[in-house]
Amino acid sequence: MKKQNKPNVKTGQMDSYVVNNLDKRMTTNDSVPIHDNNNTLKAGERGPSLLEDFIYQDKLAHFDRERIPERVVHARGSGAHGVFEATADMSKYTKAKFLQKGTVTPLFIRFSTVAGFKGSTDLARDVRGFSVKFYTEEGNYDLVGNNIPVFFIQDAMQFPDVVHAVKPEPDKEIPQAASAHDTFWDFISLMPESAHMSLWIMSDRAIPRSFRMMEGFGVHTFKFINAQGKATFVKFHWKPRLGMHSVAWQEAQKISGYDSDFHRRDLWEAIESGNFPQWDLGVQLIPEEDEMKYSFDILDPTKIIPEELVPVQVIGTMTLNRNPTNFFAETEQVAFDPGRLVPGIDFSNDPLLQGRVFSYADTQNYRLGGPNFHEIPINRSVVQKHNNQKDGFSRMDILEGNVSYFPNSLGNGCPYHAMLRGEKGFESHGEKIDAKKIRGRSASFADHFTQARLFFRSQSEPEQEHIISAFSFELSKVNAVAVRMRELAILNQIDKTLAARVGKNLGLTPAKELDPLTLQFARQNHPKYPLKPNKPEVEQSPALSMRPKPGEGTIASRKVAFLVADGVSLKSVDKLRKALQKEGAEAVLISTRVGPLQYKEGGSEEVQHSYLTVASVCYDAFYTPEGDSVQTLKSEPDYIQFINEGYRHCKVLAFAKGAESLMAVSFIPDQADKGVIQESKQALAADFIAAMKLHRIWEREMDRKVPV
Ligand code: HDE
Repeated sequence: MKKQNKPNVKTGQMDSYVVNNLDKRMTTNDSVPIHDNNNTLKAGERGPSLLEDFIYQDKLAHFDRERIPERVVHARGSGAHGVFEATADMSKYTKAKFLQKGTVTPLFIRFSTVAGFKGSTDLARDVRGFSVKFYTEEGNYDLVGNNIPVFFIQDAMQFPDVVHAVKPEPDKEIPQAASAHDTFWDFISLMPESAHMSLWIMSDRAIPRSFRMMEGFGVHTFKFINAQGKATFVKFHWKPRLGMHSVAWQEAQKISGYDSDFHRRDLWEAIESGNFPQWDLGVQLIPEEDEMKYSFDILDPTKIIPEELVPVQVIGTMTLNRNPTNFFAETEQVAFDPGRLVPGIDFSNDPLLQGRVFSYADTQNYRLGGPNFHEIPINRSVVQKHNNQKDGFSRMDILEGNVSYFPNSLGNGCPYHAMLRGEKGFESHGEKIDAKKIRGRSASFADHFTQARLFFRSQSEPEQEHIISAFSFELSKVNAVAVRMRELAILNQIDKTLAARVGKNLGLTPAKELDPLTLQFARQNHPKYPLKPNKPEVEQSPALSMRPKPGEGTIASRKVAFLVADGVSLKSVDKLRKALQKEGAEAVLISTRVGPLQYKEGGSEEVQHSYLTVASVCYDAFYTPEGDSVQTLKSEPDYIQFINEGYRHCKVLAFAKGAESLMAVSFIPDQADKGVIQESKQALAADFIAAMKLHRIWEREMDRKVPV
C-alpha cells in the first residue's frame, strides 16, 4: 500500500497547479468545450480541410511545439520530492537558516547521467548527477553535485572540450552514452589532470545498482559564512543509508537492453511503495587559516580531501518521499544552478566552480525559453520574490502598480534593499584580493597522479580488478593505437601493475615516460610540468572503497527473485519470503507465465513476471523453492539461464532442500561458496541474508565457466 506523506509548503504549492481531467469535458486551450476531437472540419465528406478549423489548429500548433531542447549535458534524469532535516547545531559555522538544527526544508532532487541523450540507458558507464534544490525560507539553494567527488578538468574554459570529446562523435553520432571511443580517450590521454577522475569513472562507482545506493558530493570546496561574517571552507557529502552498491559491467550492458529505465523505475517504485530513500548530509570543515595546509590545493576540483584527514560530520538527513506528478512539468523543467546561494553559503575561488556560476542560468534561459523560468512551479521559491525585473516570454507574476525601478518614492521605496532598513540580505564574503590578471593556473594544481594512486590503492582486490577490466574494455574500443599508448603511459605514472595489466590486455607495453604530446599540452597550463609532488598525508583511504565492512550492510529494498512454476510449495516460498520481508527486502515471484500460480497445497497467487518478461540481471538474489515445480524447471532453459547468470554475476542463490537437484542442470558446483545456500546443509534464511549483506561474492568472478 502506498504510504501517504503530508504535503509540505512546496508540495502544497505544487498541488495548486495540478490539473485533474476526471469527469471533465474536453476543451480547447481557451477552455471552449469541444464537440468532436477526432475529425477535422472539411468541405463535404470527401472534401479538403478548412482553414477556419481553429480546434484543429489549437491542437496541432501545440503538438508541434511539445519538445524543448534537452540539457546539453545530464539530459537523462529522474527526479523526486523530499525533505531535508537539519540535525546538528551549525550556527558556529553558517548562518544559513535551513542548516540550523531542527529545521525541515522541502527539496527536489534530480539524478542523471552525463553523456547520453534524454532517452539513453540508465546503465551507461558514466558519472551520475546528484542535484538538490532546497526550497528554503531564505529562497532557493541548489547543491548541484555528482556521485564522484572530483572532475575531469580544473578550469571551466575546457568544459565544452571535455563534453564534445565524450559525446557521440560528430560525423557519425556514435556511440550513444558511452566513453569507450576514440575522441574521449584522445582528450583524456592529453590531459593528465583528468587521471584521478578517470580512475573513478572506470571504477564500480560509475555503474551504480541504484540511485538510492550511491554517494553524492558537492565536488568543489565551498564556504560557510557565520553571523559574524567568518568563513570556513566546506565540502559536502551525501551518504546513502542503504550503503553503496554497483552492478557488474556485463550486467550493466545487459540491463541496458532488458530495462533501460532500470534506475528510474527503481527510484519510482521505491518511493511509490513507501521505501523512502535516505541520505545523511555530511560536511568536511576546514578553517580559513588552513587553506594552504595540505599537500594538495583545496581549490583544485581534481582533488578530494581524504576523510581520514578531515572527517565527515553529519549535519542532516534527506528523505525522498514523493514522486513527481508529471515528468515534464517537474523533472524536465527543473533548473539547477550552483550560482543559486542563500546567506551563509558562498563560493570558493575554485576556477571550475567560478565558471559554472555563469553557465547554468545561461543555458536555462535558452532551454526553458527565456528569463521567466523561475516562475515555473517546480522552480518557484516558497517565499514570494520581489524585484523590478519584468516582462519577457511567459511571465506569470502580475506586478501591481506603476513602479518598476529603484530608487523610487512612488512605490514607497519598495521593494527595498535589506541594508536600507537595517536588515540583512545575501552578502558576499569580503575576501581580500589583490592580484594581477592572468590567464593561467596555479602551480599548486600541477600534481595529477598522487590522488589517482591513492584511489587505486584504496580499492579492494575485486574493485581493482574491475578498474583494470574497465580500462581494458574502453581502450580496446579505441581504434588509434597512439591514443592507447598515451593513456597507458598515464596509467604507468599512477601504478605500474595497473598499467602492465591493462597493457597486457591491449598487447602493448606501457612507456615509462608521458607521451611528448601529453607533456606539450600539460606544459601549456604548467610551463615547468611535471613538478615534484608534495608528500601526501594519506596513502590509503578505506572510505574510498565501496566494499561493505564486516558487520555492515542492509538488504532493505533489495529484490529477490523467487523462481517458481505451478505446483510450487507455498510453505517453501513463505519460509524465506517472511524472513526477507522482516529485513525490508522484496520477494518477487517469477514463473513460466504470468497469471495465477497454483500452489501445491492448493490455492493460488497472482504472478506479475515470467521468465519471458524479465531477466536475471534485474534481480539481486535468487531462491528456488521446492515442490512439483522442480520437475518443470528442470527442463525450462530460461530458468536455467536465470540461475547460471545469477551465479556468473556473483549473486547469492538459495535452493530449498527439494530443489537442490536443480543445481546439477546448471554450472553451479555443489557446495560452491558462501553465496550458494543449500537448505539441507545451511540455515536457509540466516545464511542467505548474511550473504546478501555482502551484496556480491566478487571472489567468484574468477570462476568463468558460465558463458555470459
Ligand atoms: Fe554541470 N552543467 N557544468 N557540472 N551539471 C549542467 O546545466 C557546467 C560540472 C552538473 O539535473 C548544465 O541546466 C560547466 C561539475 C549536474 O538539471 C550546464 C561545468 C559538476 C547537472 C552545465 C560543469 C556538474 C549539470 C546543462 C564546468 C559536479 C545536471 C543543463 C565548469 C559538481 C543538473 C543545465 C540537472 C548540468 C555546465 C561541471 C554537475 C551546461 C560549464 C564539476 C548534476 O549549464
